[in-house]
Amino acid sequence: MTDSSPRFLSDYSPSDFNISHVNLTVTLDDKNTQVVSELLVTKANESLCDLVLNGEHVKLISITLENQALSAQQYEINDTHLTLPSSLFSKTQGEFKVVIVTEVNPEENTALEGLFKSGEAFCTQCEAEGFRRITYYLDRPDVMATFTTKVIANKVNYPYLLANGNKIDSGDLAEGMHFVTWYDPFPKPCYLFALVAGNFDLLTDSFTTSSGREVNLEIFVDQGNLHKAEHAMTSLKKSMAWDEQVYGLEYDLDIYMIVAVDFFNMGAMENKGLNVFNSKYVLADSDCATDSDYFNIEAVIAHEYFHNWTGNRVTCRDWFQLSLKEGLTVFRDQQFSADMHSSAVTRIQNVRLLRAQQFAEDAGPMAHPIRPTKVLEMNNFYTLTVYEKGAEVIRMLHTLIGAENFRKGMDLYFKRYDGMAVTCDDFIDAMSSASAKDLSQFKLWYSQFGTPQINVSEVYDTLTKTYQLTLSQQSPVTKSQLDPKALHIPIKLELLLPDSEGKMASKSHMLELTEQEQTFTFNDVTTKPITALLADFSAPVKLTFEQDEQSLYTIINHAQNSFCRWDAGQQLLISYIKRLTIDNDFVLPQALINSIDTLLTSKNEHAFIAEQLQLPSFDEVAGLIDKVSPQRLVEAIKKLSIFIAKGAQENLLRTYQYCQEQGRLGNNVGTRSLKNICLQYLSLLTTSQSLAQKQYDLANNGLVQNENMTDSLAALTCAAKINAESLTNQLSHFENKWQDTTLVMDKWFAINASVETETIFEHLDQLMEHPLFTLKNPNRARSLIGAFAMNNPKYFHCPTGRGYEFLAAQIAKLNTINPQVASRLITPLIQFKSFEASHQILMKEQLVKLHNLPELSNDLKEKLDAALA
Ligand code: TYR
Repeated sequence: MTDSSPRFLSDYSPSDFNISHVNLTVTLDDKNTQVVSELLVTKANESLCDLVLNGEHVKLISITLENQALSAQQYEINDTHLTLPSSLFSKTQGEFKVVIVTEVNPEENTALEGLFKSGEAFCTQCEAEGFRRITYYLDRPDVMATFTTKVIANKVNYPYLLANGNKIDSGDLAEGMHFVTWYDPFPKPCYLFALVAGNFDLLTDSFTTSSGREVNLEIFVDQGNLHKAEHAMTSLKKSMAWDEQVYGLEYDLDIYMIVAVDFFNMGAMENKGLNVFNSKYVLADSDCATDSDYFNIEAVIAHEYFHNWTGNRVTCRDWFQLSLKEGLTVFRDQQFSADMHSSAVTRIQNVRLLRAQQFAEDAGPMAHPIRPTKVLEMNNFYTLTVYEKGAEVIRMLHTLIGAENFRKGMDLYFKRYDGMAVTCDDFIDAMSSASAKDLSQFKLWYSQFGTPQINVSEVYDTLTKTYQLTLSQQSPVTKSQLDPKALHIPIKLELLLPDSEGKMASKSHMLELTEQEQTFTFNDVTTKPITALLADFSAPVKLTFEQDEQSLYTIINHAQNSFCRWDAGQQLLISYIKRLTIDNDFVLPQALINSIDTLLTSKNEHAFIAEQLQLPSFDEVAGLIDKVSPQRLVEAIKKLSIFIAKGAQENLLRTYQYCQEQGRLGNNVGTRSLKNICLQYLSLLTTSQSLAQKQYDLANNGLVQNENMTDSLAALTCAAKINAESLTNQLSHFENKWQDTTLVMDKWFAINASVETETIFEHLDQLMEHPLFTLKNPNRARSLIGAFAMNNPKYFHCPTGRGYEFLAAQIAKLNTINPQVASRLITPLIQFKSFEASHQILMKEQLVKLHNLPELSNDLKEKLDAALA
């Protein structure tokens, strides 16, 4: 049982008690793990208060206060709290000691919060509120303590016993047991606590910090996977060096450990000195991981490492402030990825994610500000809004005050708040002091929700040679946001004008939009310019600016800013898709093919061309059309793809073949993505359908030394999209080859779920019965159920409602197994508002069914209440 009433940001009050030190002794056992927790507690104020500790799913064995055992009459206990009444310490002065003994059952813990088993290993997950599933504690981020953790377990099964901080003691015990004791000198909230025990392979390395300290780096993986940890290790060292160079931030303990586990709800967790990772974000070799796996591993390793300062050294006062650490850390990992790779392509990928998914969240029933004000289940707020939009808010700040002031602001932030639990306002205040910029209006980004809509109009006066741009902004008006205020929005733009020789030249500007409506005047503009707005995507907004095709083509060809060039192309493609959804007879223009041909023969970076060729996704366009018919949208996107494939076939084929040769010569990620986007188009044509099969065979014939998973998977994805004849054979070949490799089998399940075939539902039922399928492993559950809902829009939105029914049925099962995973998977169902009425009815039907489930988890309840309100 958990608390079933919401909490509010406005109710925050500091803890009445502090805990200076925690002494934990954990004796591990599958069913009966014993936790002895010795707390050194002080009162935080003069008033007489009860000590109310959080605890869920734990069995209390005993409590002592100042070495006196308490009897059951002396305290109160229920499903969520243990209360020691104030009368017990009315006479205590200064520090007092509470010792609590509890028992937990890791084996039964399928929610994967607190202490659980991942395969043979024990591990923990405490963010946000998992520590209360290990022992009774003041489970809130502003209570910070140093920890000593003694881990005891069987030595043969669990040779490695890990916890936060530095190892201070170890030894053998009776009956084949042994122990290791760890001490973490940095006071931390309990959400950063971690403990791991298992039999791993260990990859070690070291890093010398800029001040000359030697740090041991250790990555623990399942046995047999040692070589797959190399890329993670390289990424870790790059991250450590980058944070020193860019932010002057050094690592602070003698050891940094990463453990990869197969059972994990999220991507990874930044526990102090002991990160626990979903193995998906650690393990890679060129046989079994794709180029994007490599990219993501590097990014997640960096993200968790960067948390050591932005999250751990300075943490959140309360969970409403989550974006303080997550938005900032995502911004930092985005900067890092942009530095390590193509910054243009990295930025485009950030924006694609935001537009396709965060904008949908903003428009759906769970819309919330990046600093939410009301929470029932905190796990529901690890959202694209808090993370990705949160990062966009930090980026806008960076744009407004400039890189140098931003760095000064970061320095000041650490100077003021190191070792403390603070708020988003504290962060902005540090930035404001360091840059001497008034950021009071900017703070509204933290309290208002929804994607602001910006309307743009322009006037050029030939006589005075002035160009005027009028921008107006509107955030969504809803019951809970009746009167949204004007936000402080940085608008970067380029004016494109022919120079004296008639060549297109561009001039960059940055505007600060602070009013509801504002006109900006540019003087001495020789002719009417073409304006490329929102360079680098300088703000997370939706733009309405009527620009004709000709202007968009000019931007595609001449803008300096690569984001603008890419975005103009996307706007064009979106406009075609929109037209196709309403007008069956719409004839797509030859100009589009010409520009694709130009693109394919240009000298641009391959990865960038690949991005330009990639059509906007179903989700992205769905968010831009009111009450869209999903079937029509699927068809429109397909029509456009086939039009491009036919029209540009020759150049697509030439590029494909060229890249195929180039790609095999070296490790050229961009070339591979260009090749595979060409393949996507080409495989839609009967004349070149066999290419995908050839590519799969080539990647698997053993001739290429490093078999390339990127190429195999791209080929299978294309085959699945057209339900190619060869698909069944290839899928079984793939299955035979990879059945023992968990992460690759996740990919296999995902491809299976995305096959565009009438028989998909029978197929899904079979897959659920597959010996390797289990709802208990989050990656596996997502790879089948999530992939179907996200990557197979045609059948997920099938007009009979069968797709919705399938999803709801799985969510109902997951409600009791793993509420967090259930709650994440429900997203596409609650975002029903963007679809036409007949689909809304079908989707809501499933939501109502779920709402009636007995023992509905808080996770699902919160979302269903919002969706059905
Ligand atoms: N703090 C983690 C991050 O790096 C996210 C996380 C949150 C992981 C909750 C697990 C979890 O249960 O973003």
